[in-house]
Amino acid sequence: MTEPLTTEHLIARSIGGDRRATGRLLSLVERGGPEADRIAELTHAGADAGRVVGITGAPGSGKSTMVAALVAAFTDAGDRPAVLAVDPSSPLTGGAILGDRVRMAAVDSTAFIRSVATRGHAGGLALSIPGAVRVLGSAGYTPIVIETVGVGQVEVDVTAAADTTVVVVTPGMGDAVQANKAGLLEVADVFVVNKADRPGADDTRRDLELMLELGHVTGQEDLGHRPPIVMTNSLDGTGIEAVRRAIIAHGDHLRSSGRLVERHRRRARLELATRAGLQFDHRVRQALDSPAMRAAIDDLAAGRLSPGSAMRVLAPLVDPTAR
Ligand SMILES: Nc1nc2c(ncn2[C@@H]2O[C@H](COP(=O)(O)OP(=O)(O)O)[C@@H](O)[C@H]2O)c(=O)[nH]1
Ligand SMILES: [Mg+2]
Repeated sequence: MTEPLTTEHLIARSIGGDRRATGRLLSLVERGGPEADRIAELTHAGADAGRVVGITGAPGSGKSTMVAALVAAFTDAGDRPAVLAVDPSSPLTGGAILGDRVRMAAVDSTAFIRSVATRGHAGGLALSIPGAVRVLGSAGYTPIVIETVGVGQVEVDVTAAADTTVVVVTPGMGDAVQANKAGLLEVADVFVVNKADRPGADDTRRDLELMLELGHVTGQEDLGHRPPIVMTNSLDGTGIEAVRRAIIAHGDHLRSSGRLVERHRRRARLELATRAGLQFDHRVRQALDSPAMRAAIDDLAAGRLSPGSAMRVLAPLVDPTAR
């Protein structure tokens, strides 16, 4: 903490296995801005190095418990996994985040565990997750496991960042159906019925099989891969090795079929779209504050100007090449 470390130093240390350096890089990435850009430039070479696995499902389905067991399984198999735990709540509400972090930190000292706030900066996860994945990839971590709660935009952003998405459901009346309604089944490359020690696990598996069979899982554009269904008890580790193998098998399928490149292209597109959208947003706001626009806004408010005409004043201010 005595000398100020440059980004280059931090990256060199991170690649050399310094976990604190990796942690600081991740904080900088989360903050966004030019420093995050610089880090992205310097960690780009390692971007494709690791497998990226998204784990999603309803709160309480046992994702954190499963991730802990999975991380242990990958470590036993000789891998060096990292976990990004995404919590949709503010970092200031800390309780749940800290709880997860402490629980998972106990797993194994070779794994890297990190909680990610979803409200770090504008654009949130769609920008910070790819950046974090680059940092962890260049530091040699694989797989990079991202745990997220299955809700809304957070879900979409995390799924886009992952090569393989694991959807966790639990036994219970219509849980698989609920997951389907929430759009979770469409993004699944691997299904896990966790808490298989509980009654009704076989019914849940049958529900899933039926939905797959009937084509209710409409988003499965990848016809070369039928998502396997793995039963687990994350508390005693039953089925965890099968999940690990299913993840590896799916990754191998992506590589051999050329679909990995396709997913990476989709990811790159989303990252660019997010950045472009933010930049555009910023320019619109700036233009709206200009004197010319203030007058136009007054006229629009007073009914002297139509919205279309106001737009014709605004457009050239946002993009001088537009007319
Ligand atoms: N019976 C049983 N309980 C589990 C299993 N996996 C997790 N749990 C419990 O389910 C609760 C929620 O687990 P957690 O991992 O925090 O779920 P998350 O919100 O999806 O991350 C905890 O009390 C766990 O101990 C399992 O396989 N069987
Ligand atoms: Mg959790």
